[in-house]
Amino acid sequence: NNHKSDSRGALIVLEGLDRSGKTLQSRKLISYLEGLSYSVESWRFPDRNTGVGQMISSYLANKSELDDHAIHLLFSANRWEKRSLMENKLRSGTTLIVDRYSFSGVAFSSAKGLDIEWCKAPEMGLLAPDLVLYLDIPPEKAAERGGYGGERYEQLEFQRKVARSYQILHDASWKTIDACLPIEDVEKQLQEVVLDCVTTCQKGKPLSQLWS
Ligand code: 2DT
Repeated sequence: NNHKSDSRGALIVLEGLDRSGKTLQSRKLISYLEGLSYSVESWRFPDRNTGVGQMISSYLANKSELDDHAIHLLFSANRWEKRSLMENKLRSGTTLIVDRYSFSGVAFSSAKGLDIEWCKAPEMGLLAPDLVLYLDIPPEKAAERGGYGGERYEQLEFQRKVARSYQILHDASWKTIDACLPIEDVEKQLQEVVLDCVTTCQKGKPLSQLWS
């Protein structure tokens, strides 16, 4: 029962506020798909392992200061430097579960007041996700969940602005899941839509590019 063949993998993105459960749920999705013998990898952005990623990491830890536009472009560059690997993986049949993507890029930078179209522009031509899963949680509820880690952006007032930016970006193709539900309920709902998406991609749905 090996599904890896000449069919492509799916690009599946999890988005949501800090503490919405993205990381936990992506881990669960990986084991679910592995259990069904799919070839699958866990990815996340920012990818802090590259040179660009280390600059981002230092900025997030408040160890360096950068102009809002400059850090926005670094986050985007961090996706561009992974683009060809991403495409190769997908074409070779591996499904990618990605914790944050361009939507985080636009939501966080536009929450600082940057123009939303300016924020979207450098993302053009990156691979478009086959599925965006939005883990929906009120900022106040998220803040109650064991506190934030102390990185830049992990403050209630800013998270409120990010939530508003996500609302603007949100389109009909996104799958919104109520992230306040018990973990197992969120997990079940995610499994269903993800399996459906993986199957559609296997059947030959073409890869496309942002923003379409
Ligand atoms: P985590 O590693 O805990 O998810 O935090 N961010 C992320 C941006 O501002 N722009 C981006 O393009 C991306 C991918 C969200 C990473 C923090 O960085 C923010 C939270």
